[in-house]
Amino acid sequence: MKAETADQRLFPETSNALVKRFLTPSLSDRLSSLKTATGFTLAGAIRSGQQNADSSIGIYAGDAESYTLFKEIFDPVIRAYHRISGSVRHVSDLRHLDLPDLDPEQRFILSSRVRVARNLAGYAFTPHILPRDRETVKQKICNALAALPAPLQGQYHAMDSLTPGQIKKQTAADNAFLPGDRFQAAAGITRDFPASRGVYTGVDKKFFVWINEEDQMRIICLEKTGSLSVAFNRLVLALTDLGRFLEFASDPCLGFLNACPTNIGTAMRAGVHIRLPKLEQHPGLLKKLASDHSLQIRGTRGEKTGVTGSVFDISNRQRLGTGEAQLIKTLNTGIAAIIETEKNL
Ligand code: CIR
Repeated sequence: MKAETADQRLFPETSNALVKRFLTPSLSDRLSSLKTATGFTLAGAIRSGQQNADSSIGIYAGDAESYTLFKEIFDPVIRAYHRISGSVRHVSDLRHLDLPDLDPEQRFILSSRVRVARNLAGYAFTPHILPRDRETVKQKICNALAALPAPLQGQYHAMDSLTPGQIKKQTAADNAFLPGDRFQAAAGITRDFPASRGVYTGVDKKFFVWINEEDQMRIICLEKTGSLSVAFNRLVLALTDLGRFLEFASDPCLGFLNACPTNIGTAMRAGVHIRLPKLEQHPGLLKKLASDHSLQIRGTRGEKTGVTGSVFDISNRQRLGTGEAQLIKTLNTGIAAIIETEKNL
């Protein structure tokens, strides 16, 4: 029997999104009448993929239950993105690491960054959350942040009443973020922006929490050096402390649950901004190094952006099935190999 093909009725003809690959007509018929307890539907989940022909994934979760109720479509997307062939098994290993600075002479690495995404258990995710719940979530997060120990103390910067011009200015000062891209907009993530949005900025500007951006929390640690483990250890401290006050949405197999199925499991993206003028001239070699070391290469300003000044954003591709500490070690080895190659070119 011929395998059923993608549902051409639902997605643009040119789309190569993973959701299109797996959402067959019979599956979409089966799932289209379902609703989670918060009222989220398949139509809401795939809207971004339908409206953006260049989506690579094309589906978002509206709440934690989306991952189970719409499992038949989320599972193959998750397996394909995270390259999982056996059973899906979340592993977490938030232990302190002591790795050498990757670029002590500061010739290549501009900064190292480690971030995780989190949502609070019991609330819809950003594509589907009600304004009053978005506000409650913000308040709960702010209360937890106010109780952080000294090395993580900082200030919350509310974005609610800022004009677009002020937001731009505050974004440059690390106290705000811009409204999301068209992929997020189509998913409903940017509704009511900038209401209940804000950024908690650590006093030393090495610790940040973005509230109600693509996820309710983006917890970010930054170093202006090649010391990935210093950034990681600060993140471990923050997560341990925040976990005493907040319960995060999670699943025993899928790990931490967030709006985009690429951001589950550890939901950690660690990486460097690195200047590679020579490797920029050898894109095939850079691509091979990335693939050999399970790295993802993005443009200077992140996902779906171009490269300026030969600066790449290189991070771990895998987020599910391997613990955080091991992901950092693998990344460290990969970046070291890239620097070695750049030096030898
Ligand atoms: C897309 O489907 O292209 C967007 N919703 C963004 C996907 C998330 N990013 C990724 O591939 N790492």
